[in-house]
Amino acid sequence: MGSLAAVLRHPDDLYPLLKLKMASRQAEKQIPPEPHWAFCYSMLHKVSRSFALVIQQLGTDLRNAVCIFYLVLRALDTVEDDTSIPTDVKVPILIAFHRHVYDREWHFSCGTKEYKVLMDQFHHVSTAFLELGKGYQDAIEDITKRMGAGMAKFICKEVESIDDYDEYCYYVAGLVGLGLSKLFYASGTEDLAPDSLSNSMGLFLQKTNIIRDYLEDINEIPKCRMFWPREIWSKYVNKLEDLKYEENSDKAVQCLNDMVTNALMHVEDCLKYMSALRDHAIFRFCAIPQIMAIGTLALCYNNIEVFRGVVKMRRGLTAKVIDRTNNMTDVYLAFYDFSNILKPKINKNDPNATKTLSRVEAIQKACMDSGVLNKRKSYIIQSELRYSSTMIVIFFIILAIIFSYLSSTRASK
Ligand code: D61
Ligand code: MG
Repeated sequence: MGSLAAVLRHPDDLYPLLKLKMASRQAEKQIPPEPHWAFCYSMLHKVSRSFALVIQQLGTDLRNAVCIFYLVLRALDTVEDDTSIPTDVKVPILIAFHRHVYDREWHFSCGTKEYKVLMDQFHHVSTAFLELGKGYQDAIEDITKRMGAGMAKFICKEVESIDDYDEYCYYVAGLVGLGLSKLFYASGTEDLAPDSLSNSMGLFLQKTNIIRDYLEDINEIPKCRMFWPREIWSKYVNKLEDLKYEENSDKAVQCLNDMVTNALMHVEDCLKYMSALRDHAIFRFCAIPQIMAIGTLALCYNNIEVFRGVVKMRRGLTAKVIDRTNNMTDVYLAFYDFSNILKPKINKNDPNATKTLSRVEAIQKACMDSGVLNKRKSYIIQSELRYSSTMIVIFFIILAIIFSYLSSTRASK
């Protein structure tokens, strides 16, 4: 749970944090009895910090499909990310992975920690996959095939241009968006979303990850793979790793801001995608990660800490997002508020200041044009800025305790 200091500073985090804690306890208790499904759900909780909780809230059929979709792609990504596998071994596995999911005998040991367990016991995932409906199986197979081929293409290729960057992100995350839209459609509750909007949903999440994880990725041993496109960083430094050195701080932050501005291009598509969803559980499943992403970008923008350590949203703020995201009004409010946090951080001397500002204003206009913003004051952020009613209540409780303590000691004398 969030640290005590953080809770004291943000006392109205407490209720959402407790609620989140109870929800994840509940989710862990609801592990199905069949051993292969038990494996899949306990694995999901271990490998996905953020997605497990939102997946868990979907209806049974769709939840099983999304859980397997996640694990199959996480396994594929484990192969992609394991730099100790020689290229001539790795590429054929990536390309044939969509066939391996049908084969209960197949496994390939790689990765570390919980990822290694997933790989070693992959037969449980295959077994569960084979129990899914045909519509779900076909969608998962199709996306796995296309993602594997795309990953194979980029094993020997650097991310040079912004087009390469968009193409790589399409393979590893845009396709997840396309696949999820197909699964939602196959579940019978949603229309089939246009591919370009589904792609944007993935790109926005993936680019946020790539920005936030700069330091973690560059410090990876033995050999790291980097996904910041040369076309962007070469405007600021000669080598990508130069961004982390203190003497390049100004350039680093400008480069970071360029990357954030690039990611913000996808926001309007994402808002359009979410506004078309009908099912409440699917809506929350999609909207929570998106709000986390805009929150993370607002936090990272113009923030040198991205090059020094981990920049992450406070756990209590995450809990609030999970607690308070229920409809499109909440989404518009969140995007509006987080853009408002980013906006005053734009420095007029930043080479992309005008571009960033016009991006932020376009996002705010999209939120305004929805016509819901004036109805309710605020979503998350206002409570960030003022002393909350919870704080006042806690103050009086403490006062009461001190008072009763003093009066009881006086009485005993
Ligand atoms: C709605 C809701 C969730 C969505 C969505 C639309 C559209 C796309 C996505 C989720 C995918 C976003 C991926 C962002 C996180 N990036 C990664 O995990 C990277 O790996 C990419 C390849 C495997 C993708 C597996 C995946 C991820 C999320 C899912 C899912 C499958 C299935 C269902 C729901 C969500 C990244 O991983 C390492 C890291 O971030 O630490 C990498 O290797 O680049
Ligand atoms: Mg990867």
